[in-house]
Parts: sequence; C-alpha cells; structure tokens
Amino acid sequence: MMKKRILVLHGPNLNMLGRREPETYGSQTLAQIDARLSELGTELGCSLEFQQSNHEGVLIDRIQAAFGQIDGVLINPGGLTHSSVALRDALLAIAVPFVEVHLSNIHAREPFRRHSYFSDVAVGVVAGFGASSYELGLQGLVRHLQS
Ligand code: DHK
Repeated sequence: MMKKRILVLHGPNLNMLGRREPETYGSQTLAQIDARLSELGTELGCSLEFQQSNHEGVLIDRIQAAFGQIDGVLINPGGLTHSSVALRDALLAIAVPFVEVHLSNIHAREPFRRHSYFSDVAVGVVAGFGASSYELGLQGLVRHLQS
C-alpha cells in the first residue's frame, strides 16, 4: 500500500499551547503534540507535514500549495473554526478528505463555538480529548484513507 501523505494544520493561537488557558487546552505544547503525531504517523505508515499559522491567508496558501501533493488533512482551525468560509473553501478546493480536531469540547463552551464552518464537509470531527483528539483524528483519517 502506498504511504499516505497527510498535512497537519494548526490555526491561530495554537502556538501558545502549554501556556494558554491550560485548564481548557491542557499542558502539552504544540511541539510535543507534533512529535507524538510524527511517531504515530510512522506507526501508521504515513508521512506528515506540519504548519501552524496565526494568519488565515498563510493557511490558505499552504493548503493550495498541497494541491495534488497530499492524500488528506488533519486540521484544528482554532478560532477560524467559527468564522472562516475562506479556509473551508480552500479545503474543498483541494478535494482531499480532512478531519477536524479540537482539544476542547466546543459544544460544551460558549454558544458561538458550537458552530463550525468545517464539520459538515469533514470526514469526521474529534473534540474534547485534549491532545489525544489529534491522535484519534489521525487514526480515523488514515483508516478512512485506507478503506
Ligand atoms: C481552539 C481554539 O483556539 C478555539 O478558538 C476553538 C479550539 C477551540 C480547540 O479546542 O482546540 O474554539
């Protein structure tokens, strides 16, 4: 089976993980999360590329650059989850399956976090398991790509 290529995208403020509202987002840093995902990617036989940005346009440019180069996307859009039609459109434009992940349970927080511009076009959504949301999301995405 061909090695699956996965793009892992982190949106605004996720570079602050470990220091940012730890009671909501946990104590792991983004570097620790990415390191664990790299290990898991190796176990699952896929290759991962990572990008974090606080800028919507940078994330969109990265997605466009991946056109035809990747098999799937694992994304935590951060606050853009609740606002970005443009990021949603970029993911639809490259036409590969993606999984949406959140550290926190966005449905158990403020009402404005309950709506996502991504969930209805995602293969799946994982929210509320802290850093484990990323691992569960990657496992689900790879399984989907191999099925
Ligand atoms: C991360 C953020 O930065 C928030 O803006 C989202 C998400 C939730 C998370 O739980 O990973 O509302």
